[in-house]
Amino acid sequence: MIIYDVENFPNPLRVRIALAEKNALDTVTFKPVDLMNAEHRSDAFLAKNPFAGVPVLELDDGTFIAECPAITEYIDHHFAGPSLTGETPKERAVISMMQRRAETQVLDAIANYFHHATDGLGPALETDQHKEWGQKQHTRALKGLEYFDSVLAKTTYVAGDAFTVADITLWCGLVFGGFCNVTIPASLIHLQSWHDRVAIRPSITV
Ligand SMILES: N[C@@H](CCC(=O)N[C@@H](CS)C(=O)NCC(=O)O)C(=O)O
Repeated sequence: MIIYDVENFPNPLRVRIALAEKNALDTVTFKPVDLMNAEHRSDAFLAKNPFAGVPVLELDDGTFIAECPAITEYIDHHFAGPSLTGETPKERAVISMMQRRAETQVLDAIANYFHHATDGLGPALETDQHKEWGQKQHTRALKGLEYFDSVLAKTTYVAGDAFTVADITLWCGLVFGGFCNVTIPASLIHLQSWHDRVAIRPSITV
């Protein structure tokens, strides 16, 4: 199993945390992609993921799997250990819903703000910016954080009592926030408590 990624970038981190939760980081070969020099836009990389994003998982049979929810689902089913995507139909649906909300309302909103309303990855890579729209994504992200604060007022983790891919996505959204000064507002005490709980998990500290 090979993972093409950039260490410490927010989306690749989703996969690395899932692997760490499964105690499987050592079973995977990581191949760094030189994203800052646009390797992810080369023909060779586009053959792996036509949407030019990392991470990408390559299975032993040569299948390429992109998109973090798909990759983390594969990891969850392939490796033993506590489920990150749920067991029962209800658990699976709730986790999937919350994961998607963490992705659209926080992680993607912050990513869009970063790429469109800030210098992002620099002028060589940010060739199609829409600043006004990007700025609106900042507002959207803050509303997303408020939503998760209200959720975490009632539950230990984003999708209930167990740590799941929904937590991983929200965590990595906040990591992305660290790239562009989007932080947890002081009033969101439930989100902050969740953050402090998650921060000490072994999978986060590796
Ligand atoms: N929806 C994709 C997002 C992947 C993504 O955007 N990754 C970033 C790195 S965190 C990337 O490759 N960016 C390339 C670019 O902005 O040109 C997923 O879930 O994997």
